[in-house]
Amino acid sequence: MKPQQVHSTRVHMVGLSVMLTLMALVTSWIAGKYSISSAQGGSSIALQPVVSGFANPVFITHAGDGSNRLFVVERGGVIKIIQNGQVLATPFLDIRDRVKVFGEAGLLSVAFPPNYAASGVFYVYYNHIDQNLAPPPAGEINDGYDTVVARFRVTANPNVADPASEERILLRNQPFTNQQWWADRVWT
Ligand SMILES: [Ca+2]
Repeated sequence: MKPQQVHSTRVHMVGLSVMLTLMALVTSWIAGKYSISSAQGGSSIALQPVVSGFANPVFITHAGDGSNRLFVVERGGVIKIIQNGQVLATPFLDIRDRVKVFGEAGLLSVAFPPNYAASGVFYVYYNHIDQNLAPPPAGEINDGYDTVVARFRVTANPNVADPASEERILLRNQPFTNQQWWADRVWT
């Protein structure tokens, strides 16, 4: 066996050992009913389910408007509201008619600007069903579903946004159906 192969084998063995250790820790953690205690026994934290029943949730945030609502993004194209511990039956936003769910594509994020309470506008990031919405630049392939960052407006009902209010503010060709998360950097 060549030295490089020995080194590679050792690296893989170390990696496997680390992975098995992590799996054991995770299993132990789950068995502890989501609770973790410090080795000194002086403090502990615990996770407790609040609501459930979401389909492929990928992001959660608040609007910064003091309403104490949480907004959960479902990758299929829906944003739902958690209010007073309940998931509201009517989605905040439903744009399934234009969101492509494929690979890592879908409705992936929402952001509320600091003046949301006054402006009623917010921003979403999704992949569009039309691969030709943004033509590829020279030399770039066109296999992915194009990225849209769009502005929407809430209606007179603060718990329902208008899907027809969309204003696209950024279009980008997506060469691939994976690695869609670069737009997280747009938000920050
Ligand atoms: Ca494209």
